[in-house]
Amino acid sequence: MTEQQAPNVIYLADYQPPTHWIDETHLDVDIKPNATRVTARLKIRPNEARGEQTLVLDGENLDTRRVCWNDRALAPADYTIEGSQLILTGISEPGWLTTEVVIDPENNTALEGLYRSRTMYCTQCEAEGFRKITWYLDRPDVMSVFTTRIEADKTTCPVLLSNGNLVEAGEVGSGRHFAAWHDPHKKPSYLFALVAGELACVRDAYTTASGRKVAIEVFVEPKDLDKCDHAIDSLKRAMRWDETVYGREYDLDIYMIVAVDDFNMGAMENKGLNIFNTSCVLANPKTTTDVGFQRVEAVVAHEYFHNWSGNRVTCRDWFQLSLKEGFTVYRDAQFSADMNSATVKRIEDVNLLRTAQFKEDAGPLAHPVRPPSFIEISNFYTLTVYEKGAEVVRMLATLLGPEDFRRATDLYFERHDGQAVTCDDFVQAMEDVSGRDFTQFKLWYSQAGTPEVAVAAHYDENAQQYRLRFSQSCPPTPEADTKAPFHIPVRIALLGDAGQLPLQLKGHTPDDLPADNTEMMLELTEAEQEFTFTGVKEAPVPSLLRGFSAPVNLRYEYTEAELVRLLTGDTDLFNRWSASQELAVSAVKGALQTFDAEHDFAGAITPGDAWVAALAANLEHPELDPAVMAYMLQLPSVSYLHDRLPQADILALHKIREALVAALGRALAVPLSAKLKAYDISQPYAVNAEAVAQRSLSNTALLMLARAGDAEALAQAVRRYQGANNMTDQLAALKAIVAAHPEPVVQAHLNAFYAQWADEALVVNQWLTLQASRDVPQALDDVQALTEHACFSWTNPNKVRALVAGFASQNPGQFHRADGRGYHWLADVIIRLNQANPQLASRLVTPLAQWRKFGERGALMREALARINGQPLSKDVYEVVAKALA
Ligand code: B3K
Ligand code: ZN
Repeated sequence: MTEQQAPNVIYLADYQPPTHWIDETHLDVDIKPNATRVTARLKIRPNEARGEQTLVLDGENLDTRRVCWNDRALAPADYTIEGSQLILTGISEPGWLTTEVVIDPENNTALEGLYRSRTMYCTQCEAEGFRKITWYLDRPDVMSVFTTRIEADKTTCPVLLSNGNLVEAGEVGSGRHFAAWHDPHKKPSYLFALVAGELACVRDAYTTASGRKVAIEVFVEPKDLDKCDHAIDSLKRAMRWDETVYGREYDLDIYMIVAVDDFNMGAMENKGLNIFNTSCVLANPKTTTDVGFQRVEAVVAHEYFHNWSGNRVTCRDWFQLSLKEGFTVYRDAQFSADMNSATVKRIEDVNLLRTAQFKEDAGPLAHPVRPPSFIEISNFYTLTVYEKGAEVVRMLATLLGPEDFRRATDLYFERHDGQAVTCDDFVQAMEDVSGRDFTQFKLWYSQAGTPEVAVAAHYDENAQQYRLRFSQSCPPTPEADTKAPFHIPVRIALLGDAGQLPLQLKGHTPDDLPADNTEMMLELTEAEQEFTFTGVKEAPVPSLLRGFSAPVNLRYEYTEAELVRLLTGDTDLFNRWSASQELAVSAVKGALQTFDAEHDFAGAITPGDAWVAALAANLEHPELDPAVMAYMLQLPSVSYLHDRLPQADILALHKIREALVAALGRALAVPLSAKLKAYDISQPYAVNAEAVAQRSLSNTALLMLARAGDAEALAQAVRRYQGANNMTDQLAALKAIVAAHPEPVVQAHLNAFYAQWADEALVVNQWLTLQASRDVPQALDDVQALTEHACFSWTNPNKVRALVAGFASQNPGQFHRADGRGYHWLADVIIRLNQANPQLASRLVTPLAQWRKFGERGALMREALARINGQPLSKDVYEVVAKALA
C-alpha cells in the first residue's frame, strides 16, 4: 500500500458521544440468494448534549434503494452517500428513518456482516460488521431495542432465528415463511444476530436461582447432533456458577447457540443467540480430545458470562474492549479453575501469557490494554486486550481480596446496568468499595510492555534478617519510551528446611499480619523497594510471585539447588512448575555453550542429575496432581526459549530442545514407563479432572519415551493407536508414532487416520496441523500439497489456521528454514487472503512481525513483509504490516 492510501487512524482522545440516539430498531430481512433486502426502520432522537443536526450513518457494501424520513421518501438531493457514510442534515427533532438496501451474503467471504456458511446464513457483527447489513450508528454506545422480522424460503431455511423472544411466525405463500423476534433489552448493534438455514436442534432447560425457566436450544447441522451434550452441560454449569459466584442470573426466556463451520474466531456472545465456531461447541469423546472438551466448556462459559460483562454493561467505545474481554476472560478462568484443577488452569494461562502475550508486548505490535488509537479495531482482539486484560482484573481481585472484589463487581453491575461504560468506570467501582486509590494501578491500562521485576536477596545470619530488594523497569514500546512504575502485587513465601517460615515484616507489628503468616502479598509501587523480614532463623529460598500474582518478568538469580528445592518442596504448585521451566531454560542455556550446528547434538546433552532426581521425586509423589506433573515434564516452547535467550539462533534452540526431550525421556525411563503401564487404555472414557489428568500424564510419558527411542513405548504407541476408545488417546498415540517411527509407518498411520475421520471436519483439522508441524525436510512441500487436498478450503478459517498457522507457529524447525521459503510461502498466503478475508489474513502476519529478533534470518522475514506491503492492502493487513516494518 502506498503512503497516500494510508487509512485513517482513530484516536481515543477524539471520542465524542453520538449526535443521535436510536431508541428502537425494526429490521425486516428478506433473504433471497445473492439479493437479500434489508429494510431498517429506526426511531431516531437527537442527543441534546451534542445539539448536532447532521446525522451520519455507517454503511459498507450496501446497495441503497430507498431512504425515508418520517415515511416520506427522500429525493437523492436530500441525502448524501459518501463512501461508507450516509449523511442527512436537519435532523433536529425525533423521527423515523427508514432505509432499504440490498446485500449479497453469498459473496461475503470476509465472514463479517451477514454471510453464508454451508447450510445456513449467519451474522458476525462485532466489532463493526452491522454496517454491512444496514445503515446504522454502528458504535457500542448507541443502544437500541431490536425487533427483527426474517423472511426466507421454507425448504432451504426452515429455521429462522434472531435475538430475544420469538413473537410471531407463519407462512407468507410461494413457499416462503417468516419469523419475528423481539429483544426487550437495549443493546448495541454489535450484539445483533440472525441465523437462517437448515439446522437440527437439541433442546434442554434451566431454572434460574429465582425460578425463571430458561429454554436452552443448540442448533447444529444434523450430522452433528451427537456432539451437543457437553456444551449444554457446560452452559448449565456456567449459569449456576455465575449465580453463586457473582450473583448474576440470566435474563431472557431462551438461550440459543448455533454452530457454524466458517467463522473467523471462537464464538460470539450475541444477546440470547450465541454463534459459535463448530470447534468451540461440538464435542464427542470419539472425535474430541480432552483439550477440546475443556475448550468447549471454557468458551461456552465465556460467551455466557458476557451476558453481564459485555451485554448488560457494555463498552462505551472500542478502546474499552478489555472492559468486557479482560473481565470475562478472568471470569471464565475462575470458572474453569473451579470446575477442574485450579493449578493446571493457572499453568496453562501463564504459559500462554509468558510465551505469546509477552512476545506481543515486546514487539512492534505492542499496545496498552486500552489502546490509544487504531486503524482497524479487528486487529485489537489481541492477547494483550484479552489475557493481559484478565491479569489486570486478577490483580485488582488480589489487591481487594474476595469479599471486597465481590462487593465491587456488584456495585459495577448495578451502577452501570444498561449502560456503555469505560475501564475507568470499572476501576472506580473497585475504588469506591475499598476506599483505595488506584490512580497508579490504572497505568496497567495505559502503558504497554511487560514490566521487569529484578529481585536481590540478602540474608544476615547474625541479625536473623532477610532482605528482598525489588527493582522494576519497563522496556520502551511503540507508544512510549519511558514508563512510570507500576503498582504490582507480589505474593511471596520463604522456604526453610522444614517448610515455609513465618513472615514478620520489619516495621509491622504481628497484629498487622494474617493468622497464617507464611505467605504475604507485597505491593510494589516504586522503581526500587526493599522489604526486610525479621526473626528469620535460616537462609531461606524465596518463593516469589506465587501463582503468578502479576504479569511481569521476574528476574532472580536462583541457583540450580534453589530451583530444585522449589521444584520438590514449594507448596505453591504453580511455582513448582515455574521452577521446572527455569531449570529447563538453564539446561538449554548450558547446552548452547557447546552447541555446534554442524554436528549431531543429540548424544551430547544430559539434563542435570538434580533436576532429573527432582522430577523423578515428583513422579513418585502419591498426591501430586498428574496433570501438573505432565506440565512439569513439558519443556518450554522454542518461542519462549528464544525470548529468554534472545542471542541464540532459533534453529539451535529448536535442536537443543528436541535433544533435551529425548535425553529427559531416557533419564526418566523407569518412572515414566511405570506411568505408562499404570494407565489402561480400555477403561471407559470420562471427562473429569482426574481422568483427564491421568491421560495427560500417561500420554506425555508415551511421547517422551517414544522420542527417547524406548522400544516398549514405540510398540505401545501402535497398540494404543489401534485400541484407543477416545480421540485423546488415539491422537496422542498418532503423535508419538509420527514423532518417532520410520517414515513408512508414519505415512501408513496418517493415511489410516484420514480414512477413518474424513467426514469429521474438526478431526481433519487436527490431522492437517499434525502434518504441518512435523519437523521433516519435506514439511513445507507437504503443507503446500495439502492445500490441494480434497479436505482443504481457503474459505474456511479453521482449515487455513490448522495448516498455515500450524506450520508457521508450531513448526519452528521448518518455518525458519535457512532458505526463507517458509516466510515466502506465508507471505503468499497472506497476499492471497488479504482481500477475501482481511481478518484472517491479518492474524497470519504475527509470526513475521518479530523479524527484528531473528538476526540474519530476520532480513528474509522482513523481505516477506515488504513484499506484502507492496500490494494493495485491506486496512487490517495494512495496519499490522506497517507497524511491523516501522
Ligand atoms: N466478542 C467476540 C470476539 C469478536 C471478535 C470480532 N473480530 C468473542 C469473545 O471474545 O467472546
Ligand atoms: Zn469475549
